[in-house]
Amino acid sequence: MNSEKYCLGCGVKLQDENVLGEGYTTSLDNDLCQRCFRIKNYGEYQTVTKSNDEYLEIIKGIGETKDLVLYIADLLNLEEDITKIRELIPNKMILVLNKKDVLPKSVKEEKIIEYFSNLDNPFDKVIVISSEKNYNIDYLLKQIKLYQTTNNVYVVGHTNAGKSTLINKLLKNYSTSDRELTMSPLPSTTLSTVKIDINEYLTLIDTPGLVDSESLVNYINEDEFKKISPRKEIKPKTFQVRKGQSIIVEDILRVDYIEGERNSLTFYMSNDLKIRRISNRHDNLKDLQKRSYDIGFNKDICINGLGFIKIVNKGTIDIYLDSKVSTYVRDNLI
Ligand SMILES: Nc1nc2c(ncn2[C@@H]2O[C@H](COP(=O)(O)OP(=O)(O)OP(=O)(O)O)[C@@H](O)[C@H]2O)c(=O)[nH]1
Ligand SMILES: [Mg+2]
Repeated sequence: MNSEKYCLGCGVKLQDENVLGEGYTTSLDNDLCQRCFRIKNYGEYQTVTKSNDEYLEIIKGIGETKDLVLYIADLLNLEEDITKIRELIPNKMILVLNKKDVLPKSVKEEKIIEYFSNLDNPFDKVIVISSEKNYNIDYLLKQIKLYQTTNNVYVVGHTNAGKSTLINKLLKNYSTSDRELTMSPLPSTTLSTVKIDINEYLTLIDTPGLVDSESLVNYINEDEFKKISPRKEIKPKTFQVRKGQSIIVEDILRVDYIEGERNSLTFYMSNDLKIRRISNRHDNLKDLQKRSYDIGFNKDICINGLGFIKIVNKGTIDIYLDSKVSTYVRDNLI
């Protein structure tokens, strides 16, 4: 039977007919679909392939309201076009930079905030948080109260940025409800919008994230996925390099320092990844797609899904990487 009942974990419409279909549950008396049930109880993950049509529909719908939007982004994997959302919807918007805990403690929050205040189309407010470590959540709630226009506040952002984790944290901290949204390390966990009443004055609306087809997470197996996703504070690895020297990250990325003065490359990536020098006589990973960057002083090369490399001096750098994974250069974030 098709019901009018929706999964409390991911928002999908529940059904008990097609075991392989989205929203399947053994009984319509259940509150969760089978996928959410398994994620929650057994930590078993099942990937769902999602198109972005629904995301765009939802965004359009949000744009027709006057409601406040929280745009959640993952500090280690910030999208190049972070203000694109501002072009899509005119709503008041707070940029919530999540997962502060994976960056080294020495990283100054003020510096990050300043970085984002200098954008062309700045957000109404920028806040750095860690949903998992409960960092700055009280402050975020205060800002929500300050900026909200109605009870409804939308939570949007790329898949895996931590939207559902944040809402669960707010639920846990500020409501008596024992509801919990489904969270998982894999992309496309939340499948549809889910309304969550935090209190009389605040209803958060969780949304499915934008799936970024150019992220490395789409092109690796489960073991590699675990390796690239940091769970702890990153210990950045710095290499002093001269031209002609090479560094590789597992069998994912090769970095060749081609031209320039002595330089310093610092890798902000999961501690579980093996990052090492290799002799430039070796052709490791040169079968991957090559990109050449002529970069100025104090730049980062960002590798979608993997993290970023902080570079001090100007020079020419070649990187070798899966052709489907996007990269970009920005001013040093930290
Ligand atoms: N280290 C760290 N990990 C976090 C934090 N917040 C969320 N995560 C992790 O990020 C992953 C994705 O979290 P979700 O809350 O499911 O992300 P989402 O944005 O709801 O993703 P979709 O529903 O797929 O759009 C999970 O593995 C979380 O544990 C944080 O503050 N720090
Ligand atoms: Mg979610």
